Amino acid sequence: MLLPLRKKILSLTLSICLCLVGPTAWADYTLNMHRGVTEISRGIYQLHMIIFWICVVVGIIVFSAMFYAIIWHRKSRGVTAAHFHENTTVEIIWTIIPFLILVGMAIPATELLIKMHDTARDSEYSIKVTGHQWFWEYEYLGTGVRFTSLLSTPQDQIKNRDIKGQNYLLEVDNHLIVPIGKKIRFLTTANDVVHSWWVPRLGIKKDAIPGFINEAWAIIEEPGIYRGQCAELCGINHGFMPIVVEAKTEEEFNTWLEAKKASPTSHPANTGNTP
Ligand SMILES: [Cu+2]
Repeated sequence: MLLPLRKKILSLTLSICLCLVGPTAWADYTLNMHRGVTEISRGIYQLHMIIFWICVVVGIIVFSAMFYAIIWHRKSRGVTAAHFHENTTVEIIWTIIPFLILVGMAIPATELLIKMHDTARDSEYSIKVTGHQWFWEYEYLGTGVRFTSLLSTPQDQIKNRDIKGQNYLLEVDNHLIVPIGKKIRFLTTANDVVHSWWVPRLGIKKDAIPGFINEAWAIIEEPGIYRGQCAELCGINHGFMPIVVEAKTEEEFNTWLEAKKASPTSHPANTGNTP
């Protein structure tokens, strides 16, 4: 009985310590969000942290007042309850304070949302992302380049006949190649059921809905490989349609695009990858 209680106290102490060590430590804490590699992803991270700390401060104030009242003003100590029903001053204060907190949260959130929806202005590349059961298809609009991107994790790893690789279920045959420093507009849709194109480090999570086009954008700042997954439960192999975005320098991207234009484009098969 004592042991689980000790464990709970230890876990609570660890959580409180993590709250107190500050934003720098949180950045390395693997349970927190990634800062990402785009202005939007950093904006999302900062908004998340602002609201998190507001919640922490509100929580500390409210729970401190509550426990202070419970412990020091309990009936067994002979304290009698104060009667301030219909106290206009108190009611105005406890209405105005939450209102101001909510407005304080809404202002940066609205600014960020407006920025996220500014997809078309100055965009240099448009990539149509189509979700299929269970793979992604990418089309670089205006270039004729179109290909599918299927899970490439070996079946032996999936069936536990081999040791699982570092990027287990997060690897594909054809990466989505994009240039850094350029505004790329992603147009998401789907061919069968609702999917969701989610790449955390780009700050993008957009539903891909049949018959609709949703938009997102990114200016990727660093070359690299950024992995994601379908984030909408879309059928039996929902967990087997990862996303791999590979950001290259503009020169490398142009070379790749020209080579791709010259090669025959692949077309999505009707049957998806079935692990
Ligand atoms: Cu899906």
